[in-house]
Amino acid sequence: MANYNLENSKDKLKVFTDARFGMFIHWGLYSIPARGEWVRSNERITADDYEKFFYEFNPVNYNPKEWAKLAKEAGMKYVVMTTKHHDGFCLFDSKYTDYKATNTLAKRDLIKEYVEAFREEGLAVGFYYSLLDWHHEDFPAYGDRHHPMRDNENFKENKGNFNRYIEYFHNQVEELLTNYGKIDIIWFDFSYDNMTGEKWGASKLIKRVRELQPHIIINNRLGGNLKKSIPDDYAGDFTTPEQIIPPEALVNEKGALIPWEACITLNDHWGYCSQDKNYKSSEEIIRALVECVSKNGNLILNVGPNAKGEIPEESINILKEVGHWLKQNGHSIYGCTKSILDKPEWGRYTQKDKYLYAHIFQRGVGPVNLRGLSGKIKRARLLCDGSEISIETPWNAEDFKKDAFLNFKSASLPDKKDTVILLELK
Ligand code: H79
Repeated sequence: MANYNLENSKDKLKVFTDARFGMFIHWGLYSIPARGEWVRSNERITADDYEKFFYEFNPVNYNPKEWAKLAKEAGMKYVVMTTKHHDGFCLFDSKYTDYKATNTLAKRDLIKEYVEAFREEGLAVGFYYSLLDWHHEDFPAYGDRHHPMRDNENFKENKGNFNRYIEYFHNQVEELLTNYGKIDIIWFDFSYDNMTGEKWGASKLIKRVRELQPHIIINNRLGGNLKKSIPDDYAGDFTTPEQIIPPEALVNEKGALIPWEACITLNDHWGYCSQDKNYKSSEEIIRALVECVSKNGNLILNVGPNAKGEIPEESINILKEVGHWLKQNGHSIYGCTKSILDKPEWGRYTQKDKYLYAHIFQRGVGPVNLRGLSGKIKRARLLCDGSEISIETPWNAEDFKKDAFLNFKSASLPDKKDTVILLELK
């Protein structure tokens, strides 16, 4: 029985890495000014001036069941929502603060409804929790480059007792992992400069988190280094490249693959930003997801609902298009990982055991080259409809005898976003 926990932790990680595609939700008081979740810091808004959003907050159209249906329709398998962002406002009912949704016009625990709605749709459920807290009196302001009051003369003297803040935040994490049933993921954000690891009481916290939720997956932003062959116990289970997809699969010192999840926004903000219409296309999102999987990573894609509790129309449309593609091509994403083959010229490979998926983003003139696969393919099928694609070695390809070639009858690809060919290997 000694290794039971290890096996267990491998299994729960496999559920996470098989899922591949999740929804991130950034929602809070900052949806009212609608200039992104960093608005208080970026614009040096005082606590008093920010307070008005607390009294105004009234998300009359908050219906997490609709959000959950959308996530499911988009092909997402898990979700992570802000329970508290850097502004310190809690969407959940916490007995350790009055700065919470229950005391706004919403008058209820918005996290409770969120958990129930997404569970109902069969998604794994996660909590985002901000280590930074611009509202708590014991969170240091002066000299902290991430605090809105960093260069305000009135805050030069930090009278706060940081240990009290640590106790507050540990207590809240305990509440979150006690009051809402089984929670699958906890997403801390973020360590910086010397504010890392034990500065957050990380070892103690992680021990408690794993006691309360033995199956939970923890991200890496309490600090610590997952690349070390024996990482710190608070280094978490996966790494979190933000607004970037790593150039290649991530490995530790021993060369073993490290689970990772790229977190990416649909426009250029996490929190709702009414002016920001710079949305990525569904094609870009589909290709980003494929790229992540081709490098052994997940993609968690963000939506920023507005003050009324509505996900922007543009986001809904993109997610539905991605979902349409996934319905036809999900076999090439879920449970798949990095291929043993190098990245091809025309797109990407993903792989699941003997099934190799060729994601063709662009093709040139003539048949599509499958480097090194001559004689190794049992059958090739268009994934979206199962139709046969013939494999050939052209009569004049004597210089490429080790390669196979996919022969499309038509010059154009059936799916411009990403045409997927299933290649069953012998
Ligand atoms: O919750 C989302 C972001 O608010 C949070 N992480 C994601 C998931 C995050 N944003 N930025 N950071 C973490 C790192 C800090 C970046 C900063 Fe800045 C650079 C802070 C100050 C300079 C961003 C850019 C905020 C102001 C300018």
